[in-house]
Amino acid sequence: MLNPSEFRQQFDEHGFVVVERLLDLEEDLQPLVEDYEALLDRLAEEWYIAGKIPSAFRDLPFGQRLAAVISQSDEDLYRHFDISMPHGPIDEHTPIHLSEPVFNFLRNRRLLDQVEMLIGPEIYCNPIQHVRIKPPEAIVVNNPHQSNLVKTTTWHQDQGVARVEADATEMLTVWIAVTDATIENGCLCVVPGSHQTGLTTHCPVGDHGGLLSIPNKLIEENVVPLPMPAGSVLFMHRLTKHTSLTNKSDSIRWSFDLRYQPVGQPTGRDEFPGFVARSRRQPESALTDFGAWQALWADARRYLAEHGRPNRTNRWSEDNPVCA
Ligand SMILES: O=C(O)CCC(=O)C(=O)O
Ligand SMILES: [Fe+2]
Repeated sequence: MLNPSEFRQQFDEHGFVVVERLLDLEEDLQPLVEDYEALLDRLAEEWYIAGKIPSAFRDLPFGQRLAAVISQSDEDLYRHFDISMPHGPIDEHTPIHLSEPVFNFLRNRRLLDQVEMLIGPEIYCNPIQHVRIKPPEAIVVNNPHQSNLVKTTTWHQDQGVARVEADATEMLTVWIAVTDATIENGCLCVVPGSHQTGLTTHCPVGDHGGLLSIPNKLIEENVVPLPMPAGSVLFMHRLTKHTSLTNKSDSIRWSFDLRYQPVGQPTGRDEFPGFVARSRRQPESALTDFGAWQALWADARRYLAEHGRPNRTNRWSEDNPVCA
């Protein structure tokens, strides 16, 4: 493993660092695997009873069961899996997966120790956070719920998908491989050093203005795929250009992408709740109560259901000539 100064230096130079097998599969990831297995089981049973799927697919292993449920139902399964809310309208029933294993994972000591080396000990968990369990592309290619949580992710910089007010926020992306991420199953690709040349034009590509993508013609540089064994973690600068490959394998590609920043800076999605994950200065300000975290999201959802979403001030217009 890199020592703290090598870690920091590589991050500053390349705009990303992969720490192979940082997490323990049993201790850190297995609780999440079981949590999502239980969630899929609950949804499959519910939808089967409601006549939304022809079978509950009880005998299939997780990845195949997921693929079967996605391909056999009209429901947007990923809305129930994700740990954030959608870009579109929100009502009081908008699903979001707020489980105790997920909350514990956001506060995982091994993750936060590395994060601290890059942004210091006052660490805020930014609410731009997702789980992506991507089935083989062939299964989802015609799925009506087109989302990059399910399918290939197009080129972007994470600063581009947060609002302008967070441009100066030192937001750090932390991408965790739950299954091995390979070139075949759709690992991430980055442009090393691209964090040094500022924010590039993104074009709106759907999902209520929530999906933004850098046109391929603006990605002329050196593209590096990042295959990562399960338990490995990518730490990425908010300006590093990245994309994902297509899942051409016959099994799932599972990752989490979380974001952390110093306490007190705008998150770029302030309508959703973040929390203090670690603080040296004020240790008691760190959120450790799972119920309190759930309540923050419940309050945000109630508020947004009643008042609507703040206008998404998109800094790029579809009319931009490079978007044509
Ligand atoms: O996992 C993916 O496909 C995309 C992840 C991503 O864009 C991110 O972590 O910021
Ligand atoms: Fe991203």
